[in-house]
Formats: sequence, C-alpha cells, structure tokens
Amino acid sequence: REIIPENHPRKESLLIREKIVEAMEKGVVVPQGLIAHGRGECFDYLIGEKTQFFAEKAIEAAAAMLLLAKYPVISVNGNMAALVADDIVKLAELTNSKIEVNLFYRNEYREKAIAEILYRANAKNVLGVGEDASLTIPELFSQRRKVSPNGIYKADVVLLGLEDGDRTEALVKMGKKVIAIDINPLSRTSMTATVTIVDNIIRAMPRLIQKVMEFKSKPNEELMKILSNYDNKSVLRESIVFIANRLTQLSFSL
Ligand code: PTJ
Repeated sequence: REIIPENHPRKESLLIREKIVEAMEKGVVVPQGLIAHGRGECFDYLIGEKTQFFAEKAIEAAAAMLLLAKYPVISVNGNMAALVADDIVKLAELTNSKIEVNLFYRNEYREKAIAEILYRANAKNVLGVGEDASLTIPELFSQRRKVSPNGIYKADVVLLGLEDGDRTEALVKMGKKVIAIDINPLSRTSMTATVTIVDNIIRAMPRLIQKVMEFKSKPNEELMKILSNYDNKSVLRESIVFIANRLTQLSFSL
C-alpha cells in the first residue's frame, strides 16, 4: 500500500503484513490469524529472517517424503491461502498432491473464499469444501476434525502450515506422516510433526518447490536414504540452539 515508503528498511515485511490485513478484511483470514502472524514475525526476527541450515535439512526431507508418498495432501488454512496460494498449487502439481481446505474457524463463507483463491491460482480441484468435509478425525474436537474422504482422511502424508497443535497430534496418531511449516520450534505442532520446517512459510514454499524439482529425477532408494538419515528432534534442537547462540551474540554487539 502507498503508506509504506519505498526505502523503508522493513518494506518486505510490512507488505506481507498488508497482505494478511487485506485478506482479513475480505474474511479469508480470521482476526486470530493476525495474532498468529505477529507471533511468526517475532520468531522470524529470532532466526535472522533467513532460511537457516536446520530448515534446509527439513526441506530436503520434506521433498523426499512428498515424492515418495502414495497419497499426499496439502492442507490449507486462511493464512496459507493469503500468503502462498500460487506456491501451494505449484507444489501440488509437482508432487501429485491433493489440496484440501481445513480450518480451525470453519464457516461456509471462508471455505468458499479460500477455495476461490486456490482456483484463481489454477488449482484443478479443491477438497474439504461444504459437504465434501464429511468425515471426522478421531479424538479431535475443533472444526479441524472435519475432513474429506478423498483428501486428508485417506492421505499417507499431510503438509500443513501455521497450525494449532491438536490436529498434528491426531493425524500422527492415525498413522499419517505430517510435514509442518512452523517458524516456532517450540510449538506443539513443531514438536509432534514428522518433519518440521522451522522457517517463514513465504521463504519455505519456494525452496520446497525447488528441492522437489531437483529431487524428481532421483531414484526412490536415494530419497529413502535422505529420509532415513533425517532426525526431526535433532533438527528442532539445532534451531533452538541457533536462536540461543544468536541472542547471546546480539547481546555482545550492543
Ligand atoms: O484459517 P484458520 O481458521 O484455520 O485459522 C488459522 C490460525 C493461524 C488462526 C490458527 O491455525 C491458529 O490459531 O494458529 P496458532 O495456534 O496461532 O499457530 C500458528 C503457528 O504458526 C505459530 O506457531 C506461529 O509462530 C506460526 N507462524 C506464524 N506465521 C508464520 C508461522 N510459521 C511459518 N510462517 C509464517 N509466516
């Protein structure tokens, strides 16, 4: 928007903020989504607003996992639709993934508005809208429990971003592998996912697409090796140690 000066040092971050606010004004993002975004901005400061080595490792594992999956699904909420709709569609195409709308604050208007954004980004089919979200994830009491029989319910791998913790736990209990993009390494989602990409979803999605394109020609055995060498707990540990060290260094630079 015109109020952000061209030479503002935090122009990019402010423009992204405007994107989220506009999406909220249209009812795509919920007000709670602004709070989630602010929390994300804070963690982005802590990791230096760059994709760090621990995220690169997780992105490699995620790319391998998506390419090896039998029935991968990308789960989309309001914030994801507002920030990375084009990338979601591109990634789905490259990995043969289904796209499903799944909302914490579900209502018919938002389901349709989010599907519309994805269709405008050239999605072929969007699941989880209206009657299609007819099945229930066991032990989950939020609106997130409603899923499509042809999407998340059937998936072996689910990619999700900016989530509350309950659903990741429930999906893992159902035997699914979960790839989470969450910039907060301490969240329950981060702790329970199979692969956690601790990075801003805006930077992580294009990198994940790049990695999938790079890995597409690799034989399955090589992809399986990448996955078996991956340890999510140690990647999370590395991200927390990185933040702690960075804060210590910053304290000395005062
Ligand atoms: O659209 P809905 O109805 O499904 O609701 C979506 C929100 C985001 C409101 C809902 O899922 C929610 O309340 O999420 P939480 O519990 O606030 O968790 C969001 C997580 O995403 C937090 O751990 C944030 O740090 C993280 N996060 C925020 N912005 C980004 C992010 N992670 C990656 N990239 C970001 N840009």
